Amino acid sequence: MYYNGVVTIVTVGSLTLPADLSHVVLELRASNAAAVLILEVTGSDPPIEPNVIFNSESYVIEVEEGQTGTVGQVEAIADNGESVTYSLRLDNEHLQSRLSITNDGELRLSASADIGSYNFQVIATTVFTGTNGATTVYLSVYETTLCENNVGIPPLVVIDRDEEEPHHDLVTINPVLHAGCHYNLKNIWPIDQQWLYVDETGLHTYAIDREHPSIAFMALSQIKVELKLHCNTETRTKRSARQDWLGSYDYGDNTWLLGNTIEYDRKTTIVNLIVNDINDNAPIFVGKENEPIAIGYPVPDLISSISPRSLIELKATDADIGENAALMYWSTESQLAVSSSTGFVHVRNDAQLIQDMQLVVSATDLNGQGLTGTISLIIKLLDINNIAVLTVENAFLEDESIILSNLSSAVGYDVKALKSVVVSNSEEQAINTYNRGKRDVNSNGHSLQIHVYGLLQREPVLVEKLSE
Ligand SMILES: [Ca+2]
Ligand SMILES: [Ca+2]
Ligand SMILES: [Ca+2]
Repeated sequence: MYYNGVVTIVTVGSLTLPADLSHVVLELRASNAAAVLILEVTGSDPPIEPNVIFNSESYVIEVEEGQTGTVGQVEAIADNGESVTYSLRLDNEHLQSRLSITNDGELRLSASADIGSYNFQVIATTVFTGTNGATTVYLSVYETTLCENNVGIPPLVVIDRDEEEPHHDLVTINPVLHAGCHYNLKNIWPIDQQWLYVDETGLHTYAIDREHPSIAFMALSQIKVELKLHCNTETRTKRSARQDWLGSYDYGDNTWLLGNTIEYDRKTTIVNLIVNDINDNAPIFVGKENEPIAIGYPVPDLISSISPRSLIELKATDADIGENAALMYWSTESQLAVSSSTGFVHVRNDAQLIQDMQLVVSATDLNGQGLTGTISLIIKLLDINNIAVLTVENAFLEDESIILSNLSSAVGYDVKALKSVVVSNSEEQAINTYNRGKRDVNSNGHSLQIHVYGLLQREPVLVEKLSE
């Protein structure tokens, strides 16, 4: 590009160069002047796909009937700094013929759109790596003139509020235009929600719990209600008709996203309240209710021959979402090494575990910066009399948990694994010679060998009892 005496050279794409190429030579010419540009080629790893993120999870655009030109703006960035281009994904034919998006994310209407409520997606694509990000745009087209006999309210209102605190005036009644009017509220989703309510001033909400089962399962937790405007002049007898609107409503489709196109009715508003998550739940370890968790571990003499794969594999859950549920596992115990991402707990090489010692492992959300949950473990040392080797024909590692749970319910106490290996039956002979308490198996193919121990009321079970 040539501009104001300055020549700018930009790349317009990526390409793979031969490995032995060290330089690319370009000759630049301007009239009879020339210059040579030498580009040095350095090796690089294949590009890492960036994340493409819009500055909002969804956009709401309201335009007046008849409006054309620029109606809104979206913006996405790639976290590697790459520039992006925008495109529309929209099913509605009416919009397809008049809505477009520029390379800068500007949404434009080339002709006026019909009154109503629409939704569509904007896709941002990185120029070099071709990675996509998407966002949803809600577009409402509403009537311009609101006169006495033609009281209009917006067909769709999409708002977001934090959970766990009340919010007033989500939608208000215009005291001039809609004097003497009130809303009737009908729940759309969840059908029995009692957080949102209406009074003479408009729509409000009590504190909402985003972790409530009726909304926690949604990727974007939200509450949807329909408001109908009733004015005294026409509905004198229906003043407190709210119950009329409640009733079973077959939503049908759990995978909905908020805006199916809504038929326009100038006295009806659909309100979608997106409930923002706050970090009000600490992680909770699975099995926390049975604390301290008894764990068997071989006495020092047996560790080299058995070498358990880990002390325990812990897991915690967090009722929040996103970062608020991004857990990091850790422990301050000097004997333990905890994998921060998986929750696997290992005993450090040089550490000695002592009978009945208690060890605490923690999980912290916000990737280690937020709320913490703990679990307490109690160590039970196992000697050779507490460990058996179980051989299960034609089983694989993934069968271990079901085998152990079947076994546990059969014997009436917990049977746990120290480690498991899959062996082919040609190796069988060698293994047979040093395993005690092993069940005899004769088959071709492979088998799963599990080193197991039993715990009855937190105490190790003798292998004679385990073998029964
Ligand atoms: Ca909550
Ligand atoms: Ca929460
Ligand atoms: Ca949390």
